[in-house]
Amino acid sequence: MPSSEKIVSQSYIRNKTIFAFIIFILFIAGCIAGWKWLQKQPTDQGALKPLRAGLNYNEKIFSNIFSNNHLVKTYPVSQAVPKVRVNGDVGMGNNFDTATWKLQVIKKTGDTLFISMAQIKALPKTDLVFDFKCIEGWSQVTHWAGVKFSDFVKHFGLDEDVKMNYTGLETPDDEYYVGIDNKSMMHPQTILCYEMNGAPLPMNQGYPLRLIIPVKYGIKHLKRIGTIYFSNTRPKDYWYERGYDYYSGL
Ligand SMILES: Nc1nc2c(c(=O)[nH]1)N[C@H]1C(S)=C(S)[C@@H](COP(=O)(O)O)O[C@H]1N2
Ligand SMILES: [Mo]
Repeated sequence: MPSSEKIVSQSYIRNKTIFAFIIFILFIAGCIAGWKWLQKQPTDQGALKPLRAGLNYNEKIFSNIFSNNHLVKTYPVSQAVPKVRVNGDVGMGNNFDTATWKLQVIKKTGDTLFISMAQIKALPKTDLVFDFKCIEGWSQVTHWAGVKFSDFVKHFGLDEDVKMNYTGLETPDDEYYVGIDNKSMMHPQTILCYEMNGAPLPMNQGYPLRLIIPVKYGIKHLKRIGTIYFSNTRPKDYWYERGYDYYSGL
């Protein structure tokens, strides 16, 4: 018999068992009380306050370790799916005139630029094949092309504007809108996109211009951009108002 073994009584084991069981009951009661307390908390933009605080805290951590040198994984064009899922049609109504569309960029100074598709297509084109991830739980390897937002900024003299904390993007009818931190906007894989699978964007996927931002979940990839503006405070955000994470980073 190894010397470390010791003989214990039945009552010792019974007391230990009872003690462990009481701890277990207290733990369960604590969980239930915690859950009830959580449900009674006020909400902040559709999310319970303590949960919203958790999301905001995550944003602090992840925006600090965010780096333009960390690229999202890309794939060969051959791996892109031919039939791309269509998801979300807020702000995609029929009351939209493609013929008169121009991208509006509201500068920090208050001046507005009106930019045509031809001006955008004249800039260097970047292709991108990546795994598009929706917060609903699906993902798809898809092929997009357009101009890097950072190239766009340089070309149109928006360097001072992107020194502000956020960019806001809206559909022409202002029904769908997102706000994105400028570190993510200036990431080298963020593009103002006008092509999918080598052809102009289909209407329901954001023709003539949409955002593709692989460092974010799908909710931030606004289709049919009407207006872009800049702000030091968080621009309004459609899904944020409905309880989702503002940062929505990947
Ligand atoms: N204008 C607009 N853009 C949008 C949405 C929307 O409802 N309206 N949905 C978002 C969501 S939740 C996802 S997952 C992607 C889907 O892009 P897709 O339809 O090209 O797959 O678009 C995003 N952009
Ligand atoms: Mo999504």
